[in-house]
Amino acid sequence: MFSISPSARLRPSPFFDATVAEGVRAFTTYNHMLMPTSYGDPQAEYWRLINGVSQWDVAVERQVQLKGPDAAVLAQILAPRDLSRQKVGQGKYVPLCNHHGVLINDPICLKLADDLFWLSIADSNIWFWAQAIAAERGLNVEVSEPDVSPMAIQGPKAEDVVAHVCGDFVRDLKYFWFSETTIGDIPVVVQRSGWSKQGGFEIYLRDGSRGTELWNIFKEAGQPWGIGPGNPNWCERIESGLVSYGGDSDTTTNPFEVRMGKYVDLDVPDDTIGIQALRQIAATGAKRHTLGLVLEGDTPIAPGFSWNPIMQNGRKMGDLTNVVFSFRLKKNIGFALVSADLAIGDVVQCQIGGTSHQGRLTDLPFL
Ligand code: THG
Repeated sequence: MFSISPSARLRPSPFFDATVAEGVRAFTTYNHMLMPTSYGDPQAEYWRLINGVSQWDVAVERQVQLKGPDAAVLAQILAPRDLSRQKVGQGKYVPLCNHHGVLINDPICLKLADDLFWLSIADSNIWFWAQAIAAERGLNVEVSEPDVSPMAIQGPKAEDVVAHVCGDFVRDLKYFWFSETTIGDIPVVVQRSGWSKQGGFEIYLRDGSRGTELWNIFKEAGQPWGIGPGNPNWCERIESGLVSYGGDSDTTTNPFEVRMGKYVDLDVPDDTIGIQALRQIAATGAKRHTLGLVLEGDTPIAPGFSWNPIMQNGRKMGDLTNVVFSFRLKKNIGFALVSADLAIGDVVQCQIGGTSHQGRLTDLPFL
């Protein structure tokens, strides 16, 4: 075994001590932080998310704050999705693209006030990007990172737990809408969101010194519903068709190729970054698309975290960007980022760890 050396560049999550107390067994890195990826019992953690309620340290979803008179202008320059009708208290899932229309992040954009936004980012550095764009465009906006750390409560029983802690008002929150509130005297934002399709909320802690306290409030309140620790679940998210930026995309992928076309609005202002390129791609059609792949056989193969080539008639047609044994489908499944010439129903071959597997392309989500 080896360990990870501490460094000033590796930012601790406010929930780190709580996850250690829960028996965390593995971490991954994300946005220069550690995110728990296992508490040692993948099956139990999966079924707790599907049938019960699961508590996640997702402080790695760091916030890029845009504040000032031009905050809304900057948000719209960064995001090729129409934000003009976004209300205070509403979140929107937005692709961020570079000038070539390549996806560079897929945050949730929270509008806290007319002049205050948070981009709750995936794993790439958007602070530099947003700061540079703001300066180059001469905007009156401050780009910074606030003291904010999300914790997720996910699963069919999450609403009961969060309502028990925060009050019944959370039951009325629509998807991605949020409310600023306090739990005791701990300042938080509560949003109906989270990287699973099992329902749930994210509690954005606004005082990093109180992570253990907040964790334990939910841990105790959730006991009647059997709450336990978990993390963004590799199996559930593949079954549910949730895209992982940087995992299912690479340095050439545009939003249309990864099923994010419905979050692109081609009529945003012309100064939105990447919109020229996206209009072009939309006009000619993307060269690739993402489908599901169901492999033949029901023997579990090891979860895959790197791309594997997808072949048809001996020609490479794309890549399998992830693979997992689905506990509900009892099949090995994954996302196929393949040529737009391939369609649902096509039979393809995929080389995984030295073995060739046959499979059939399907629609997403799997479940
Ligand atoms: N929570 C918060 N911030 C985040 C994530 C999160 N930042 C990084 C990363 N995760 C962002 N990625 C996603 C991807 C998908 C969804 C949420 C965050 C999601 N998608 C639904 C879907 O695809 O069906 C619904 C999208 C919609 O219809 O608008 O929920 O998890 N705070």
